[in-house]
Amino acid sequence: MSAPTLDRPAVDETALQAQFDATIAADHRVEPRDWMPEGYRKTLVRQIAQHAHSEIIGMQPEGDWLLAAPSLRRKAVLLAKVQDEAGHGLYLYSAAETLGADRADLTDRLIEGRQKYSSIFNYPTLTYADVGVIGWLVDGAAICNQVPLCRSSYGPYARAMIRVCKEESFHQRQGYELLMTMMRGTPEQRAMVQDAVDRWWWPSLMMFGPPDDDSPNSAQSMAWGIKRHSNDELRQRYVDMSVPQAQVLGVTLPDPDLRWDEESGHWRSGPIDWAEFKRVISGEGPCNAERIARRRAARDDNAWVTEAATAYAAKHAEGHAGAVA
Ligand code: FAQ
Repeated sequence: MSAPTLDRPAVDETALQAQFDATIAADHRVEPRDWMPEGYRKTLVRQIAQHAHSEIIGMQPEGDWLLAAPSLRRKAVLLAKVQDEAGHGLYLYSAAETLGADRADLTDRLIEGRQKYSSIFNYPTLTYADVGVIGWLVDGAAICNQVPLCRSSYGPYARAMIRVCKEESFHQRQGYELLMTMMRGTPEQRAMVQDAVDRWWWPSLMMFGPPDDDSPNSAQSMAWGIKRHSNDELRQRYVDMSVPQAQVLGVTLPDPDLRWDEESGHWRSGPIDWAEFKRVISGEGPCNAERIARRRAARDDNAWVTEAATAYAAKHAEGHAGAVA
């Protein structure tokens, strides 16, 4: 008789894959301790990290106006919104950590240009109307893209999205309310709103990613239930949602080809400048260098805080281990 072995039983990858496939097919959630294919894990880390970086970098364009807000009320609202974006980044980095990612490593990847963040945050905020337009159009696009992610197949990501979406909805309303106020103001204020809409409309359409026939990740991400809709589907939903809002606001969307298509029941927009999108995501947008430089400075200038917190946590863990022994 052979001696009993302490070796762990061989892992039956086929059975694990079948269990994973069944979870996805039944539309149940995959949780951190579940087995998952390496490609699924990598895709999630890529998307969640990009999303987290977008929230943190996304604090900068509006953060630039915190010291120049036109009233105490506007300043309090903007401060709350920018802080919310920091919170979103934290939930998302935590979700990435459940997949084995290291947060400091993700930050390094962002700063070194090895991971992306949303193209939209590489445009400047020239006037206070931009704060309103970011709330209306950028948070509006974020909601449109992220509400379906509340049903994403990975549990921690889906749950983080529920709270994020509730807060984004407040962000969108504050933006729209600010714009409504400006539109009831002077001709100069109305012109500022129109100018901001002219600059942000096309970049907000690009937030949804490349067209479906040029989106390498979509098919697999949709098969895994990470994404629930294609980039073009969500972009269309956003156009349909935004046109009536623009009409109520009294602004013109800067698209001469925009037209109502009776047959399909959709607003059809003109061609998007994908060359601009590619330039911006490859680092050549108007503010890419500035955004990353500020993020790098935040990491380097605050390294002492990280070191102190890490040393304190280690000391605390030692003390705890001693108490247990
Ligand atoms: N910008 O194959 P796909 C916010 C990249 S949060 C930059 O279609 P996928 C809140 C993509 O990563 C905004 N890169 O990729 C807020 C991929 O590159 P890779 C962020 C982009 O992942 C508001 C390549 O192109 N939201 O706004 C962009 O299936 C106000 C090929 O693309 C999220 O991250 C882009 N726009 O679909 C904060 C939502 N689009 O990685 C402050 C979660 C695509 O292979 C103020 N993410 N790329 O090198 C998603 O839903 C998806 O990742 C998509 C892209 C739809 C963005």
